Amino acid sequence: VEASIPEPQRDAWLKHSAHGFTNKDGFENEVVRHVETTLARSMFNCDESAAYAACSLAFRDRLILEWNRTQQRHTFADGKRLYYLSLEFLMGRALDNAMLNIGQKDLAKSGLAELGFRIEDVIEQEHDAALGNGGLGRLAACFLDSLASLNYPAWGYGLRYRYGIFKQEIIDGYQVEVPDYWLDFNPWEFPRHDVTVDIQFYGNVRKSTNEAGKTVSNWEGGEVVKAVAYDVPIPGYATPSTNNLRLWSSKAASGEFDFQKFNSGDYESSVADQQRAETISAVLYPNDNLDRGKELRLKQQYFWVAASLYDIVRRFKKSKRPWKEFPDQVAIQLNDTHPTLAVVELQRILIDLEGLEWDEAWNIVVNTFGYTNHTVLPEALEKWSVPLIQHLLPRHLQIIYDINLFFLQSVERKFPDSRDLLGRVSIIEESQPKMVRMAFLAIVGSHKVNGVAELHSDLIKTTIFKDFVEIFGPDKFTNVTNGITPRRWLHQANPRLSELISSKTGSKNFLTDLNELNKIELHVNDKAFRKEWADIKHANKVRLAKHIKASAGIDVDPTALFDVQVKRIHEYKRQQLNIFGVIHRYLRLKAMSPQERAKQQKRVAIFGGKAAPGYWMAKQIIHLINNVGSVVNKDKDIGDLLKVVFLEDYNVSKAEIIIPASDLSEHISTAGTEASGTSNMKFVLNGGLIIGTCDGANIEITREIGENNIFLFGTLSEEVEDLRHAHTYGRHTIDPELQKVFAEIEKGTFGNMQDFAALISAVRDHGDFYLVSDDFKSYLDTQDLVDEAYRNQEEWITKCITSVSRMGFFSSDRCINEYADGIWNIEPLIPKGAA
Ligand code: Z57
Repeated sequence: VEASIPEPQRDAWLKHSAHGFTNKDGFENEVVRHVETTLARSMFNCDESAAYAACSLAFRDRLILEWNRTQQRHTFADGKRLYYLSLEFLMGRALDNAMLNIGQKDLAKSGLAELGFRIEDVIEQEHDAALGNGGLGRLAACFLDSLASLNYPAWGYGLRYRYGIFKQEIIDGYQVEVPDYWLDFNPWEFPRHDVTVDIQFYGNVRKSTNEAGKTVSNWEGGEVVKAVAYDVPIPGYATPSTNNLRLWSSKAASGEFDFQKFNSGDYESSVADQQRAETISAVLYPNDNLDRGKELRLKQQYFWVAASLYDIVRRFKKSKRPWKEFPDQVAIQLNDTHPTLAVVELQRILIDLEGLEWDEAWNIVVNTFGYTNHTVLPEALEKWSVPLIQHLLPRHLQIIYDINLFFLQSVERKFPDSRDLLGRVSIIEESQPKMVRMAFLAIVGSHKVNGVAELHSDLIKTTIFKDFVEIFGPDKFTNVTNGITPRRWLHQANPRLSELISSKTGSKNFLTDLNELNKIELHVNDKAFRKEWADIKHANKVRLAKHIKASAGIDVDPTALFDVQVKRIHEYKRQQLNIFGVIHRYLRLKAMSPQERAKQQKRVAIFGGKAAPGYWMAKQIIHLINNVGSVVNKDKDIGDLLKVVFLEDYNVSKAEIIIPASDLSEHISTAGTEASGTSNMKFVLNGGLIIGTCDGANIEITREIGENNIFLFGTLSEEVEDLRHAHTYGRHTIDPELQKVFAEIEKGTFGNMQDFAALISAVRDHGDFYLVSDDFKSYLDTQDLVDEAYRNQEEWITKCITSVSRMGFFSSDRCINEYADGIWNIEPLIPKGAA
């Protein structure tokens, strides 16, 4: 359909084209206009939530104008685009970010003040967009920020969950999950009711012969669900480029409900059909690093992948180019294996719907996709049962079998008579039932495979994907170390530190070129600079202390060392090691004379993070932390020497308060288990130090900042296998200090010991898979070194400033440029007016 306005009328359009506000007066005009018209309120009926709504609408109007121009520019340039497919985008709040990226926060602050509002209170009104679990989802959000800021033509594709990650409440020390309904008022999305795709499920495959005498497969029957696009504008920092995040929402193909059924009296089944359709995008699966293999999850994956590919292919077909040019126009990145069906779907589109030959189609597919692996944990590697795929996606299963056949044939040609190699690398696992190994399918269907930190990329090449390195050669496998956006994680979360840094680097350029941070190292001995640095950290700690008081009711001393571990609760991340260490500290303090006690370093142990609702052990860990807190925090002998806090409902906006207030953060996973970690980067960037294992990005952080500026401990990844073996065969004794901790828990000091028996026996009786006992002593010793180092505040501040100055490498801008050059082969499209 041709929808362009004819030439003669275009002048009128240009004359009346919207421009958005350009100054404070204009901003206030827009806010009041939105209050009085869009919201149908007035100055006598305008609370903070109305101010938030009106302010957001004013900024949204500006974004959407830039968004339109950016999309026109990309279409006109007709170059290659990147599509980032992720089941999770953990965006957090949008308003503060939009104001800062557009560079109008100061204007909004004074405008809102004139209208009677404090900007901080207005920002606080916004509900987090929490469409993700943890690291993987937040990484996708940082990538979107960098892609837009670097002017890359790129889209994100995801699902518009009606419920994001659950809200966590702590009741009597236990986690309770509450649904996160976040769409009541969301000014940041634009429903595109005209952009819909019909998605097919179930049915069967019929073979027929076409006019040319060729056998073709027809996928017929089954059920159809409609995908509706919702677009979220993604503003770049200091550039007019505004990219798009397209989220799909499911609804019944017949509209509201099936009118035929409805009119014939079959109300119930017509409403049931509607509800079944809407269920697909209803809720985010709350598991981090765990695959549970549920049918609805597979439906989500296909629904999202099929809608996105339809959209991408539709856009390509408009260009009327030959199919072989598809990979010159389109790069698709698979964020983990969750979107791997896209490989199969594109092959299906090309051979079944567009009539290409298998080999020609497969070439296009492989050159289009890249696959990022985020974990080596076996329980997180996706497998789908063959019968389930057969039932839900019968044609796709046939194509998967063909992909596997041709792949195994090529392996056999290259490595004749290595029978067990074929079994090891087969995309189909010969189990009962048979399973499709999604990571293998993703590798075979992509031209590049990357890990997310150096150690992790080495590990996947030498362990889980070793055979594939032999088969495809080493060049297919690469590393792209993760990064974080300095806009949200420094400028937005820590405005005073950002200001102080710019006063020394001479500009805000470090926010777009993070290596500029190294300029502050020249000022490490500048008295006034150091004083301001310390004041900022203190102020951030005072702010967190207020939050702790308000949310947990605990008084903490802001001069104490704040020791923070905030991340998803998982045995491999070892919050249990941390809390056992806290108990040890408590017992040691209790055993001291008052005089000796008075010499000890004050500490606040701060925990936060969600446990997957079905992860019983993780819930026990939360319970133990809370029970330890309720004993320690009211112990008169201890006072301010030790406080233990569990912060409820850790999320992106809380991270923005917690991270800038940390002195020490814990990244203490069993070596080899944390693929990268990204909060480690955020903490150091905000002037905190790390206690951590030689794992994931900790290793590269050490390389960058220097080993004197980080507290490393514990066994190395090369040693893990042997140590586990020693546990299994009883050649291991539990550290005596850890035994004392266990004895105290078993005495009932922290409540009914029955509740914590499993945490203890996992270490003592069941092989200590995460090597808590092996690392305990070295952890305690290193914590003592931390106390000693913190006592020398001058040296501590030197470490912090030096570390921050050397963190440039960890910008997600560097990371995105590496993907763009090494994997996507895309170029920025720089608009006039980009800084
Ligand atoms: C997730 O958050 C990560 C990996 C996964 O396989 C899944 Br599922 C969820 C995390 C890793 O655990 C982190 O180490 C890593 O920093 C992050 O992904 C981003 O790469």
